[in-house]
Amino acid sequence: MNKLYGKTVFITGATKGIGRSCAFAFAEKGANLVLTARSSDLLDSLKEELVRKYGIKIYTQVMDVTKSFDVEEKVNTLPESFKKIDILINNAGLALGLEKVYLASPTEIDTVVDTNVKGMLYVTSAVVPLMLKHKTGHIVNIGSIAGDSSYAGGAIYCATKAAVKSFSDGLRIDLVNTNLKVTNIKPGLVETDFSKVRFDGDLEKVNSVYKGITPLTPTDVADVIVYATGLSENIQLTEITVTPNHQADGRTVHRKK
Ligand code: 8X3
Repeated sequence: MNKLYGKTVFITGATKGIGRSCAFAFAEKGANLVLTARSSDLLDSLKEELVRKYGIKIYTQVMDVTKSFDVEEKVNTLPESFKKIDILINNAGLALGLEKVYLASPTEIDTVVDTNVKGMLYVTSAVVPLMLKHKTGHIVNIGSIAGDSSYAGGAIYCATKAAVKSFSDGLRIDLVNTNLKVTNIKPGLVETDFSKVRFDGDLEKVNSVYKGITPLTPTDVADVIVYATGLSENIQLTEITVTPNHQADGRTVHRKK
């Protein structure tokens, strides 16, 4: 049986990359969606496409995860029919630059830490009480293999993804006496706008990241998330590392010549 049919899935950073692919993957399963992101235009066109293709119920919300008051207000004012959130996907996140850590500007540091860490904390803190009310829920945090071991030039991003792991583990402990589950998904190289954002559109640098390898697609990762959230009630996948075949860890990749 398809356990995801009719469930409500709340996705941050829903208009791009893994978030967008999750929207399609859960829609295909007949789940209803709360889609949040910063661009109302992208949210509108995504909603239109998903409703047309899958006929599901969708609520979109422009939301900046780095602003606690915005998150609280938007979650608390969800329409009643979207308030029983079954699955939260904390996807919004980014990296900026690949330089020695002391060269990053305070603005870059704030943007990455605020989005990847504080955003996840704010959204989780707002959504978990709703899940507890209904005595069910699954929080999926998008971590990274970058959180397992740091790589050159990635110290800030890697630190935020290590924080995703620590937070996921702590949250799981705090929820151990409830029905709620927590999963940390740790992708390796995935071809999304991630590198375009990281390198501020410098295509030469972007292409070098994926040179000689076949990266995962965001759909690959979404499929894993759908699997992890569609299991029986008693099965909790605490952590999943997912890499393309020729990536062993955050630093080790075999590139074809
Ligand atoms: C993205 C994976 O290896 O580019 O989180 O940091 S990596």
